[in-house]
Amino acid sequence: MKMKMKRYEGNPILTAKDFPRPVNSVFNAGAAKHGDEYVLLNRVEDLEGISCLWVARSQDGVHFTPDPQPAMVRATEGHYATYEEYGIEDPRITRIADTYYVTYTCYSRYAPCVGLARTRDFHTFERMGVISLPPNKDVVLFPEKVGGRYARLDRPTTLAGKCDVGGNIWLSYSPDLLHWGDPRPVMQPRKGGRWDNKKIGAGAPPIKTEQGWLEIYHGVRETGSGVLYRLGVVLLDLEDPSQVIGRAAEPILSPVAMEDFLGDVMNVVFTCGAILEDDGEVKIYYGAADQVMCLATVNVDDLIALCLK
Ligand code: BMA
Repeated sequence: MKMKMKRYEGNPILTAKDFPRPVNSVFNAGAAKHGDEYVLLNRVEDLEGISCLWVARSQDGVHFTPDPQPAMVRATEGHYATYEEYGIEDPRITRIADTYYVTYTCYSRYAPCVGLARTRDFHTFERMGVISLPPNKDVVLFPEKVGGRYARLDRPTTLAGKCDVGGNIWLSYSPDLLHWGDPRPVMQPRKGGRWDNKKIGAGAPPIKTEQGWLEIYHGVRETGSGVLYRLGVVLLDLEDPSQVIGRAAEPILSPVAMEDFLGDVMNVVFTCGAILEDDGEVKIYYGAADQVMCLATVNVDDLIALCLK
């Protein structure tokens, strides 16, 4: 079976011009369905280069309107200012029971680490804590407990050279979403000239399917003209997500459209959010060239088949 990934013909779905004040770029949004609404929590970079998180809403999952104000901006005083000095980035949204949890990158002089916030209504967001040491990013929470504990994927940055390869995806567990431990490696960049040979990181929060947890991740390859970011897919065991059931050999989305090149960082497609619809369609929201937000759709069975091929 050939996978049919369809890029929305009206891409990009959000650009800097759609926002009510001058901003540099909008990309790498977390995504959720909340009641009748689709919500994107966008990373919006201001003209100085500092990112905040900004909600845009939609009735159809395609046409989005940004709120008048950002939802979360970096803390400049108090406890969180230490971690968020250079901005907050790349949010992922996971619904657990009736609460939406947001994991996001806190950027500071100490290198990136991970913050956790929660919301019930996408109007008020409450910070809960910093949930990793630096350097770490690309944290996605599983939408339910696994074996009685909360679970997450993350990407601690290890140095390639001293060890085998850097930039691996790990699994860890928590009793309360704040304290994490029992870490296990899940997967590594693939060696050789492969598309994900430099580093990898979780993209959208894992999607539960009968065959396993479906994880859309990003893979990076070093090329003569810099880094090249693509999306891939992997199926993890439902009871022990550190076990890979199948990892697709080829990427599912690569920079090929004009908007994937025309931006601050060319050759980049990067996702923080996907939505599985009742009919099996997966809406993948992705940042293109660290500049604009785009949408692609694919059937969930196609992604599973690619993992198992
Ligand atoms: C990663 C993150 C992403 C970004 C990507 C490509 O390290 O910073 O936010 O989209 O690089 O520049």
